[in-house]
Formats: sequence, C-alpha cells, structure tokens
Amino acid sequence: MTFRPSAARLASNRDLPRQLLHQITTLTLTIVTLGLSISSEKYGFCATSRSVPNIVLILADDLGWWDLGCYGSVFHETPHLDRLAGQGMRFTDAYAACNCCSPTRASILTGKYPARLHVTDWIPGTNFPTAKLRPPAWLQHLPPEEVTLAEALQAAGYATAAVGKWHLGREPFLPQSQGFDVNVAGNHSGAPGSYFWPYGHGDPARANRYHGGPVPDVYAGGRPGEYLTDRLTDEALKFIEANRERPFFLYLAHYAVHTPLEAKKELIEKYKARVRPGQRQNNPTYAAMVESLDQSVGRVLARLEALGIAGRTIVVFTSDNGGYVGYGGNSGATWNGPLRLGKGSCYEGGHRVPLVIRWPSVAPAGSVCREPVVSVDLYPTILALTGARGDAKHNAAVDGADITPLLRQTGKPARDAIYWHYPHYNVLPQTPYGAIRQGDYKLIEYDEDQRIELYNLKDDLGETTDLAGKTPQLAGALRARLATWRQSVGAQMAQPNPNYDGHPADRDL
Ligand SMILES: [Ca+2]
Repeated sequence: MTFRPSAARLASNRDLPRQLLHQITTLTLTIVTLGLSISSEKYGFCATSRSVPNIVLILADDLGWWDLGCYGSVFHETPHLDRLAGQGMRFTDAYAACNCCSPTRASILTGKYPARLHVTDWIPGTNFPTAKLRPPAWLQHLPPEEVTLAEALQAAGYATAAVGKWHLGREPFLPQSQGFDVNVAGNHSGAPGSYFWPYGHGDPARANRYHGGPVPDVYAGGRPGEYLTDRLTDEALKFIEANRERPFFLYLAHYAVHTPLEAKKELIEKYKARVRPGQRQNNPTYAAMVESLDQSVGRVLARLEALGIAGRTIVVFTSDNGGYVGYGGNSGATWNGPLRLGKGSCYEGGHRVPLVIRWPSVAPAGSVCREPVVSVDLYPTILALTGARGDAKHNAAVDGADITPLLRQTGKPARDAIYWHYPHYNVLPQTPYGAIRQGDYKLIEYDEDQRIELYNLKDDLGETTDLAGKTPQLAGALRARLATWRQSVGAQMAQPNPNYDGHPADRDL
C-alpha cells in the first residue's frame, strides 16, 4: 500500500485540511501496520501487545533453602514470599548451577552451564597457591557474544532493567553490554561495602574486605540512613511504573542477604527478642536482612497489583547459591535445614535453593513441584513464556530445559540429569569436584584423587550415607555419565600444581 498524493485532487478539494489529515492518518496507519507486521514476523509476536507477559525475576544472594517460612524457617518471617508461593508454584528440588555467585548468575542469564561458559568460580575467586591442583584459565566475565535473556527480550520489544548485583565483570562487561536498557547499582562487586548509604563509598578497607566496593549510581542519589535493599526496590518500582504500558523484563538482583551482615536496627531488635535456645537459625541481623528482602518482594507485588498488571506479569524468585553456614570458626549466617553444609560446598546445602514462580491463571496457586530443576532452565522457560525467539545459534547450545510443562502440570522437562562442575577450591575443605543428580541419586567426584561419593537423596537428604561402595555399578554408570557430559560441554579441568606443598589446601589470605 503506497501513499501517492494527487495534486489535481487536492487542488479541487474545498476541504483541504481535512483531506490532508485523512491522508496523513492513512499514511501513519500504513507505516505502523507495516512496522508491526515486520516486528511480528521477526519476533513471533507484536512487541507492544498487552498479550505478552512481563517478567520480574528477583534473585536473592546467598539465600538458603531453609531461609523462608514457606520452606521451613520458623525464625525468619517472610509473609510476602510465603504469599507469593501460595499464589504460584514452589519447587522443592530447585538448584543453582554452582555453589557460588558469578557462575549461577551467568547460567541464569544465558541458559548455559558454567562449565560450558568457562565462568566456573565467583569472580575473582580465592587463591590457593600451594594446593594439589590449580584452577584452569577460567573466564572472569560474561563474554559479550553470549545472548542473554535481556538481549533476547530486548529484541522482542521488552524494556529491560538490571537493578542490583551484577558480578559478571567490570567495564566493558556490564549489564548495558548484555541487553539491559537500564543498569542500577550493578558492577564487578560481589557485595556492597555497606548496606547503608553511602554503601562503603570512600572506604577502601570495606571495598577490599568484600572484594567489591561501593555500589555505584545509588550512592550519588542516596541519603543518610538509606538501606540498600529498600533503595533498589525504589529503583525497581520506578522502572515498573515507567514501563507499565509495554512489556518489560525486570532483573532485580538484590545484594541481600550476602555479607556484610547489616540490617535495620528495629528489625534486629525484633529478632533478638525471638532467639530461643537450641534454634539452628538464630542470627537476628541475618533474619532482619531476610525480612527486608521479603518486604521488597511485597512492595513489588503490591505495585504490580496497584497498576493492574499483576495478571500479566510472571514473577520468579530464587537464589544464586545455598545459605552461608560459615567455616573456620566463623558461625556463618544461617542454617540450611536438613541439607549438608552450605554456600561453596558440593553438598545440597551449597546447591539447593528456593524457587517460586507465579504464572497467573496457569501455574496452579499453592502448588508444589518436586521435580529437580536448575538455574539454566530459566532461560528457555522465559523464552517459552514470552514467545521471544532469541538467537538460534545461542539457543542450540543452551543446556537448560523448558519447564513450562511443570508449571502447567502437563509433563516433565526433556532432561533427566543435572550437572555441576567446579574446578576450584572454596570454603575449605571443599576441593575441586564434579557432580551429577539423576533421579534420586547424586554422585560427587573429587578431582584431586577421583574419589567418589554416592547418595540417595530420597532417603538421605542430608547426604550422610555414602553408597558408592555398596552400589558400584550405579556409581560407575553415573561417573561415566558425568565424564561424558564434561566432554560434551568442553569443561576445563583443574591441573596439577607444580607448587603443591604436599599438604591439604591452604588459602592465600
Ligand atoms: Ca551468592
């Protein structure tokens, strides 16, 4: 359809302004229609349509599997997250793809295992100069050529924002280079210098202590007494408000509840009064941080309701690794329930995390899913939920499975094993390892000496009874499968260390 003004017709028309207006309107409509049909053809749907859902992905840091009321905590109060679980689906066997920050974040944003990405440790990792093995030459940023969730959704017409922790490299590897229109407070840091304004700004000791430093952006517009979790929520709400008329993707990656343990005084006092002898979760400051996180979720949910867009917004809540239970005389921050150990560990306490997905009118309210799922699943699932196509080459290398059949309760994902690959030392005595979960069984293989452990998680959630010697055939099959997988993803292995001093690993502090 082409607009060709006729000079003779225009000249003879006594109502020239109206005629012009009509023709201009026709032209405009034609252009808009053409634009939408191109957009529709390229991306599979109309980008400005209200029929595609918004995505709010809230990622907590170091939040353990047992930290929420809906997962079993009786010390922490999390009414908003409990309500979210009551309105959506709660996963009992959800895993982070790594026992620590950066690799899991990379896995969520790309749908690929850390082993495939070669982003296998928290950035920059811990140095163990005289350990038996030395780590491979792993990447300390998310490569620009990876097509992130934000890039896939941005190309499909979504407004995109990263609010909070990034921890996947410094300039030029920040969120803006990975499809986010907006980046608030994200940089190379794994933790803020402080949770209170000015967030450690101007305090190098804090920056060094937490391998991170001041949180950018929010420092400038802050005020005394401001709490980081609240401020990030304010920023997230601004983004939601501004984009309420179009599809949006909000990646709200709270720094909470990572160390430094700092919380609002009144909440700390509240939990101090609730400490009872024998409680395994008993840290009032940590509990207060969890409550502030919960309040943030409550504020986001309330704003979605107030704007009338909750019904077309899918909310995902999860954590990047297990709860921090401490080591070396440090009492840590929390307790991961029946799970063994915590953050940094190869056991369930290191990998297993809360996961709640609210997909209004599809995922049954209050449902509980016991099927194992893993953080790489979020990428293909969110593409499926939104209809965004992403990039064909990238998608072909995605490790995750689309779990929408679980959400719809119509079937299981096309995948029957979950893998971990961690060629690093971490919270000692954790040494480099690989692991596989298939069905109820989980096998761990240690790279220093190829020692294996096998657990039946159905009967032994706490991983107390090693079955490797009792069922050698099963253990051998799982070990072989783990090796095949490692090869298939091009996993980098830890190498013999020429500086090995013959003693168990010792970190370089
Ligand atoms: Ca973390």
